[in-house]
Amino acid sequence: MYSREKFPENFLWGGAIAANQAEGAYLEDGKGLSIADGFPHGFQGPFDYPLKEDTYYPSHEAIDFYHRYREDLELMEGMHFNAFRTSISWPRIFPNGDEEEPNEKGLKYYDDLFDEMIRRGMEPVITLSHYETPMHLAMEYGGWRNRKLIDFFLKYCRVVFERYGKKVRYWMTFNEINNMRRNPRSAGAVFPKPGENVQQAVYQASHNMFVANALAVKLGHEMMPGSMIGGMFSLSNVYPNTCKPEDVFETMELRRTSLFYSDVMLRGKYPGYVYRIWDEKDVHVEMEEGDLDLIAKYTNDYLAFSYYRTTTHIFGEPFNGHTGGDQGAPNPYLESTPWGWQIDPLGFRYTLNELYDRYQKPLFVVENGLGQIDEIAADGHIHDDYRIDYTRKHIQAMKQAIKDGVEILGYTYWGPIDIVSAGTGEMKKRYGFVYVDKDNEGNGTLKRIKKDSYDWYARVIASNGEDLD
Ligand code: BGP
Repeated sequence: MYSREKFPENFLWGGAIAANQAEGAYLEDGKGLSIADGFPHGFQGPFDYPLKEDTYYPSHEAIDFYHRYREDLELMEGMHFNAFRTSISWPRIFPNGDEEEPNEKGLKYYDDLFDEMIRRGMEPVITLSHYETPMHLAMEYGGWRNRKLIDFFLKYCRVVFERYGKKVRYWMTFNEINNMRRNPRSAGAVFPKPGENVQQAVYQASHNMFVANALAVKLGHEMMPGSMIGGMFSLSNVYPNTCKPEDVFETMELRRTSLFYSDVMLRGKYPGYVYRIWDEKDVHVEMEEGDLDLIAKYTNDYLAFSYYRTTTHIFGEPFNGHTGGDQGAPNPYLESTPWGWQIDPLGFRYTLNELYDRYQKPLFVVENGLGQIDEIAADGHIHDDYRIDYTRKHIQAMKQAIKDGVEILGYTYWGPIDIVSAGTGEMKKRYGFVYVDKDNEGNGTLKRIKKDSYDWYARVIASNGEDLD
């Protein structure tokens, strides 16, 4: 018997959130604005700068995790988490991003947060930039178009590696960096100007981020021996809508607009196909001496990614990128959520195999979950059998991928507690095993209520993925 159908003994089980979708306290203890604070309806919607007086911004309070994290981590411990993913909000550490000295109150907050995680048996899994670039760097420097951001980011990395290097082993640099190609505002703080060649801005900003990523890997390994620094990508998948060769070929090209990012960061060089894209889009990326050597030498240690769903592509149709991956033509064989996200556990096994075949590096599923409308039943409980069903099937798919020979470090379910939706800024799109009493308009007590899925996920983790009933 060669292949294992079990999760490794040291498999990391838990959940994932992001500072801007959970913490709130958007200006507390010296924090500066992040770009997330300017989106009233999530990253797919409009952006305000300066902020408008009479507008509700979901990130400003979110679910007040900043003040309630002890209660929330206790709830996570109740599900036997041995890992918890969140992000450090960059402007809590450097409010404008270009200061010389960091903000001590911001550093202290994450010291306390990571200590609480560790005390409760959870490995911190930390994203350095989860759509949370300091607003000042976006508005005054042009975001990642500007090569100066490399130094600002590395200064931020040096401070947090120094401060937390003994508490945090698993890091990742830029959340869903491949979303640069669909939403450069969130992924790279690049707000295209009227008449600008957007592709030029996207690929120049991406290059600067690739250099910053390589330097962060180099610095992290020097300062924190044994640390793992991952690249993080949004890799829900896309199928050809038919076996028509044009559908198949253009779907491969669409998939490669995402895999371009993991190709550079995990294989260490620009793939040949991108030069054709640059010629066709009139893109001229400015590089400095040594950039390509850095990218080649300092590749990421693992591939972290989000997987929610799959979609299909028809030749010639537009590609629409959502926070949870591309949105194309519906697949008649799959169910959809109210947000049109199609549920595809076998697609998850397919994607795990696709990525491991391509990179032969450890994978880490740092986002997978079901955003649904939850109702509080007459008995006061939330019977989210649909969430148990989704998660069970995706865990079974992961187990099959392990049997296929795929190396997976862990699984941090996205949104183990209801948080603000990235794409739409809604609370109504609930992912949690724990309900939070707050609605899309910001009304509610913020009370936490365990859903039926809470005890189910606790049993899954307690059995290391064996008890899925
Ligand atoms: C990913 C983001 C997360 C998360 C997730 C779900 O793109 O990394 O921040 O929000 O999408 O998307 P949504 O919240 O829009 O349902």
